[in-house]
Amino acid sequence: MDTEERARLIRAGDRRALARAITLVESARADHRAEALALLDALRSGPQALRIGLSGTPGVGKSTFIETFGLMLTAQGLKVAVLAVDPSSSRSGGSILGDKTRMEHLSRDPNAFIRPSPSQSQLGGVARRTREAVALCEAAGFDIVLIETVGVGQSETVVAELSDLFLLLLAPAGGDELQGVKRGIMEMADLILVNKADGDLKPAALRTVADYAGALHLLRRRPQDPRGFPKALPVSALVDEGLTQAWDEMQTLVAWRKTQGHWDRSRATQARHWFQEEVRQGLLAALNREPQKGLMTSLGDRVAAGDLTPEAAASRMLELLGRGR
Ligand SMILES: Nc1nc2c(ncn2[C@@H]2O[C@H](COP(=O)(O)OP(=O)(O)OP(=O)(O)O)[C@@H](O)[C@H]2O)c(=O)[nH]1
Ligand SMILES: [Mg+2]
Repeated sequence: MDTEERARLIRAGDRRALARAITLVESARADHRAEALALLDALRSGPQALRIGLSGTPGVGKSTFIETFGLMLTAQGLKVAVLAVDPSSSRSGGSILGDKTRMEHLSRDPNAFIRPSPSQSQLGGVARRTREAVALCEAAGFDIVLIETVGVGQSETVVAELSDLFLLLLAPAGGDELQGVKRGIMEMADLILVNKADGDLKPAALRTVADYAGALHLLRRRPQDPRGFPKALPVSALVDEGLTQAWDEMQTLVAWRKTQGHWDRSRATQARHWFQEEVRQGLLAALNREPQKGLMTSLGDRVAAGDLTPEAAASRMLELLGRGR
């Protein structure tokens, strides 16, 4: 099938074409890569989705949240795609796949599309595939693309760079556990949702919300936020409480950012970031191909033997790379 036909099917909302295209961008084969680039180019400047990044530690309720929140959105007539960035190779091969049971209703909803995470241990590679999958889902006309990641540090940064809104899902905690969330992660959050605010856990959840509201207040005000944001809110994904309010807050924030120009600016900055990242990854990949790989070894041997300084050897190597070798 040629690129034009693939692009046409995806734009028309053909699920199988979308799924196949995601498989295509996940492939490492050079000919697939060329096809993927052509396809992404053909789909450029299509409709925009609202990309929502969602991060949280294992067991906090991400899957349950996506199920409940996703169903709330599809009930409003919105089309929802769910993707995952899963940096840990041990979980590869299907954290979401296993999760489909937890997203039982959403996975059967005709207005939802759930894609298992690609299995690759290298975060850079996963990020690229996910970003391209997001672009494909946008082209396919999804209104919302949810991008899930397990909170393990680096992956939140990747997801934040992929999304228009970044949600941090937390569990109710005892007071001093506030320290557990790294400042850098908190600074990325647009909404902190304290999940499991139900039953016996409700009082603790409300205390946690108050703690984080206080902590957010102390952070430096970001230009992309109207007064009052970022916010901390209690939710229960299990009994479906607080999700409507959370969605209202998301829409308020998005509307403000759009009118103030932050939305477009952020998309442009992200595009630039991914371009630079792609070049960096390409250079690293080039070092692992011949003849560069062999040169790295032979120059390294000479450095180790004391024949060349590390600086001189590096300079020679970079010169060769610059000449496109
Ligand atoms: N009480 C209560 N339990 C919840 C809520 N949301 C999720 N849980 C429970 O918490 C456990 C973990 O939920 P998951 O949705 O699988 O959590 P997750 O973040 O996807 O976990 P991983 O996929 O392992 O990272 C399950 O037993 C859920 O039923 C909630 O709002 N309230
Ligand atoms: Mg899960």
